[in-house]
Amino acid sequence: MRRGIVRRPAINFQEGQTTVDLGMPDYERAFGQHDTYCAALESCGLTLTRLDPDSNYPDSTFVEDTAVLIGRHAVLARPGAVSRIGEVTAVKKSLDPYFASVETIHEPGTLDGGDVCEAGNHYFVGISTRTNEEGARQLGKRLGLLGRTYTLVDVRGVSGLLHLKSGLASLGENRLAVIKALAERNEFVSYDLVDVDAGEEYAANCVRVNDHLLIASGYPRFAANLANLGYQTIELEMSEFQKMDGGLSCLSLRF
Ligand code: CIR
Repeated sequence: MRRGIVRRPAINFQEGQTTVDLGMPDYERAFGQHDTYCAALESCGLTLTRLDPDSNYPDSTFVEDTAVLIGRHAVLARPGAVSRIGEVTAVKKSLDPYFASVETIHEPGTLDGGDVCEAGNHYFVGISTRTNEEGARQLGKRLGLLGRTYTLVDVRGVSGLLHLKSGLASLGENRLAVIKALAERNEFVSYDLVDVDAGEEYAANCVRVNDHLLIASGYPRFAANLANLGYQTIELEMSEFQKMDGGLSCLSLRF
């Protein structure tokens, strides 16, 4: 992994979508947390493309939702929230120079990148309030053509889960971090699971970047589990993004 795409929060970041009731984000603090996040990606060896903030799209800092990266190929998402569909345009421009193909999800398909969890050659695709079956089908077809396999994971019945990756992360080495509400799913039986305890669910959205694992700070049991397994973790303050339903992974596209 050598590159990342990030986008600073727009000044009206707090006008984005959210389902949680954690109060208004403080945007100065959000900028600070975003800067620290970017520095962490750089310290893991990534060179960053920094997109300009765009106040037409208050959720546009969550760039991961706008594309799925499959090796040297990209698929532009079609976000399930109408207010986010236009975010894809700027991201496409930033991907074009680096990818052999840039395809797209078409209407009536909807798909958010936050519903797509890559685990080596296998992908888990969440069906959620943002990603519909048609969007997943279109992505699945592309995955198949590119020699990847996938399984669908319906998360619509899991309360508090915006996207699949709000409760699932690939840690590498055939290992997944998973919240209890998903841990019994058949889709994950062939993996080693690192359980995320009740009360620490937000921590499940973590990101492996080369030799490091970026995790949200404030979740000591999960952090201790990972340390015991030998991961080198970097803890990041995510409070202002959490208020807007966003996790660590959604703040970047990495390839
Ligand atoms: C939204 O509701 O779309 C944003 N406020 C948060 C998106 C977070 N993205 C993610 O978890 N992949």
